[in-house]
Amino acid sequence: MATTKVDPKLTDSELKKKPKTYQGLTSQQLVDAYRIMFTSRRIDDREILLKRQQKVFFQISGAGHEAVGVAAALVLKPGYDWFYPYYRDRALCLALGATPLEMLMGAVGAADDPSSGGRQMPSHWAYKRLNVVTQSSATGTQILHAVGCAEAGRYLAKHPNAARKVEGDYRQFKDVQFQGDEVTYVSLGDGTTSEGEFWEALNAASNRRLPVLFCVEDNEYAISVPVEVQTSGGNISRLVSSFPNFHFEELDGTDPVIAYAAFQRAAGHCRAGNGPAFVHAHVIRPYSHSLSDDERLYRPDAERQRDAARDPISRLQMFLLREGILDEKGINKIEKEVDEEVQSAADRALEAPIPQPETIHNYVYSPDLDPASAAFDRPPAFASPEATADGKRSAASQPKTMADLINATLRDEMRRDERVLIFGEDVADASREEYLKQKLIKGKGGVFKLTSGLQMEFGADRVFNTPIAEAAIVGRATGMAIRGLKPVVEIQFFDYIWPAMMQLRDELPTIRWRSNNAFSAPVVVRVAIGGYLTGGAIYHSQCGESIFTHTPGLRVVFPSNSLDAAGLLRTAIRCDDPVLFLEHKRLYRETYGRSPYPGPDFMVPFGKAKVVQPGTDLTVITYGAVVPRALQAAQKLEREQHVSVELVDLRTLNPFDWEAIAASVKKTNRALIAYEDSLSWGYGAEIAARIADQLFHHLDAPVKRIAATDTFVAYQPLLENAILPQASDLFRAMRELAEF
Ligand SMILES: Cc1ncc(C[n+]2csc(CCOP(=O)(O)OP(=O)(O)O)c2C)c(N)n1
Ligand SMILES: [Mg+2]
Repeated sequence: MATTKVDPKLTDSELKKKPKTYQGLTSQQLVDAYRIMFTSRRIDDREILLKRQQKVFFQISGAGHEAVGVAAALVLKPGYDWFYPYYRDRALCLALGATPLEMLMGAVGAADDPSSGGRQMPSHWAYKRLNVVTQSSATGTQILHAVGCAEAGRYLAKHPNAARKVEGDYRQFKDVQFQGDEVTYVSLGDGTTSEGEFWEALNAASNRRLPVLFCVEDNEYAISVPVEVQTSGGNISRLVSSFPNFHFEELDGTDPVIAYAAFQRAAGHCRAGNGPAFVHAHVIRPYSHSLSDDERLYRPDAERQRDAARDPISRLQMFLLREGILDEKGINKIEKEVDEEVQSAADRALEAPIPQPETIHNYVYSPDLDPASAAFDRPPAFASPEATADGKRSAASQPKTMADLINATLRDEMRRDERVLIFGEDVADASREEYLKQKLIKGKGGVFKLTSGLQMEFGADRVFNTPIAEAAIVGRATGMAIRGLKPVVEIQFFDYIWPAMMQLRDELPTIRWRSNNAFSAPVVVRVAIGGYLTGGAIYHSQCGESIFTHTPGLRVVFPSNSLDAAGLLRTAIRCDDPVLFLEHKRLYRETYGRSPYPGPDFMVPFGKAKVVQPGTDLTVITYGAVVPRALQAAQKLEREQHVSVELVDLRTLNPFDWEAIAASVKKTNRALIAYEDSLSWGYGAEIAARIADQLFHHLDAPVKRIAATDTFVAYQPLLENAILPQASDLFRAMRELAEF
């Protein structure tokens, strides 16, 4: 244990009067720390017992990590600072104010478990009142959220008006709070430092000098894999030590006094605005990885005994006795009280009601705001098309491309709502702002120029470039949205969305459901998608939307023309759910589907298809860049063979407009689903299955699909033509179906 520094200016008699402290911790604080650490261990022991009795269903212990957690909580402030703890942080959460009952309710999966209402494993902490944010089981994803959380705090401090509650959109449903000197704590294990997202987070926090306090709890193992296999050289502190703007601490994390002093220095650095801090705490893991693991299979007794000698509970107990802070009776009294409290909490948790099965559908999406509702149905207000004095039509009434109207919608929403931020690769006009200010350059504003001019109007703290790190783009956005901001981020090409897949599958869409509506992250992710580019080849032509429509909790939008793109993007930004907004690159500047600017309030609700062309002989269900191709084919078929095709543009893929599909198929009795992605397991498979299932008696022909070949998209234009569905393929498929 560390000893206190004595102030040399005090006289002997003053010294005697002044109570002794330990790095500033009083005896009482140490006694309280002991009580919490012991409580944490006892909850683990109780859960292990309950697991053996099959009354709880999983157990992850915080054993060996108690001292570092308690020390962090002594320095940081619940409900003021922000916390992204990982599963070993039981003592931290207790010290912040979570109760044993709350934790045991999580273990039994009770309806009133505040972390998840019985939806997540135990030890996946979330306590809204304490600013302890929901976490998943994926190791490392939380680190980028913490970075975004810190960015949000700083943004809000600079734009306090953005925090205001506004009725009528997503802002109505979240209380936004921030503190000028807040710190975001995030913890992780030694093994988790191997994840790329850890490095993306360090880079962003360092570069932007964010007040993130990273705490690596190094127990030298990741399940059975020792630290020297995870970390080159075996010590993460050595590897990260050259990141600028950081404060670094490496310490014995089984000693709460040492850890407290380290956290004081680290948090001080963050609060002062100097940048992030990195606390590397060496701890132990006496209870194996989890109850499903037996560490004796891979750790010899001698090594385990070495660890046991550093057990933080017995070390603090010895310290309290040695310093005369508590005697044996005092220790026994605390332990007895804790045992009684944990026993009674366990009894109460076991009696707590479990969630009703019919609640499973709650909170997949916002219960407050339905983007398919009439509130999101606002007509366009086109500028008057009358000729101006010089005989020309006004600029606003000229037909605009999809690129123009997406840009205009982003601009409108940024003007209307100060919480909207835009970031991604190349989205800024220029990161070196002085070039813009000196008017030396025009600025870029996106590889497709969709965000052009936005940085110039709204400034670099609202529109900025990021590193090429897609997981970080989505992960940081998620952290910001949890705080109440509305990030509208860009993934430059759908082909490069995959580094963000963990964030897009395991995080963003799960946050509301897994936290039982305590947290939400309504981010908009804009993505340039699709082929028909001539030369786009395999890595600039991909579709793959069904991978995301297969993810509950994520809205998926895929407009085919500029007017829909504007109306749907506005709905995406104002709604309360995460949205994947797919923009077909080929449609950005297409002549097809241009529209005059529809005004700053035009909205198209989700889940409402558009009948592009009414017909009676067969239904074609499609979306995106296949819409104009299908229209061309349908018109030809009408002209040449008098077949009347009803063309349905879905516009949004989740939710999708089943009523419109059903109404059309009931009328025509024939259905063709056309999509650009490769055929098998694609989006059309689900639609075809539903039609077969629910409209069987209305069908006069088999349900047909037409899509890309089950290959990738090739570069050579002849091959690309053969791979992607062309108007001629659509024509043939429609004719065959009509003739069946
Ligand atoms: C992304 C991901 N990969 C694998 C796992 C399975 N897993 C759970 S915990 C764990 C080890 C983590 O080790 P470490 O970061 O050192 O934390 P510790 O459990 O030792 O405290 C692994 C591999 C996971 N949950 N998430
Ligand atoms: Mg570990």
